[in-house]
Amino acid sequence: MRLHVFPPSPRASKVLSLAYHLDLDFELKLVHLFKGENKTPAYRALNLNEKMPVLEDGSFVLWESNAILFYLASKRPASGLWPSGVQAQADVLRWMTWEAAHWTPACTPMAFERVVKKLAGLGDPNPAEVARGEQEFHRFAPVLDAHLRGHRWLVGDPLTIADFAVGSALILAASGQFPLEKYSEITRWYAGLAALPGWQKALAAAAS
Ligand SMILES: N[C@@H](CCC(=O)N[C@@H](CS)C(=O)NCC(=O)O)C(=O)O
Repeated sequence: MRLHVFPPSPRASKVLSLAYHLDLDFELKLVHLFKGENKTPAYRALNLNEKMPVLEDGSFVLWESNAILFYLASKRPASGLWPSGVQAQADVLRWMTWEAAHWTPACTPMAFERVVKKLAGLGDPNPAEVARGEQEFHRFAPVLDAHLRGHRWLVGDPLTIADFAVGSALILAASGQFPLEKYSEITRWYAGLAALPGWQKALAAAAS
């Protein structure tokens, strides 16, 4: 298998941390977004959206990070990361859909304005965009925080791919100064994820 990723990005970290957590055999192919490597003809042949991550498994090509999480978890069914019951599966899908539709879009303005712009040399943060991000964050973070009360992980006790999907947005929480002070359950839950060796390995790849 090959994972085409730009490791500093949360969506790259999402799939990398799971691949490391499951100890899967894969090749990491760097797609340097700041160098436009996602716009080359070879890359566009894999994903015409010009987005990463992309997974290749033989001739099978898969884009969309949450679909990739499902595919990776399916390589190790005994891990329970994709649960067996229909209601638990629907619950995992609920949180993964929420992540893509609401949570990541709420986190992105702070991450982009305070972290990505600096790394890419795109100038100073736009205060209006930061304020918009903070407002969206305070709209959705209480939902996650309230749900986590009394739950070790997002969907019951066993860790699932929903935790990888939702948690990945927080890899930039410190550098993006996400306003997490009020959300002690999110902080407690994310610390559990960040302690996983696979998560640490993905963070190390992001920093290198
Ligand atoms: N829904 C997609 C979003 C992927 C995405 O937006 N990737 C960004 C980095 S986080 C990207 O590749 N951006 C490059 C560009 O738009 O030029 C997924 O979850 O995989």
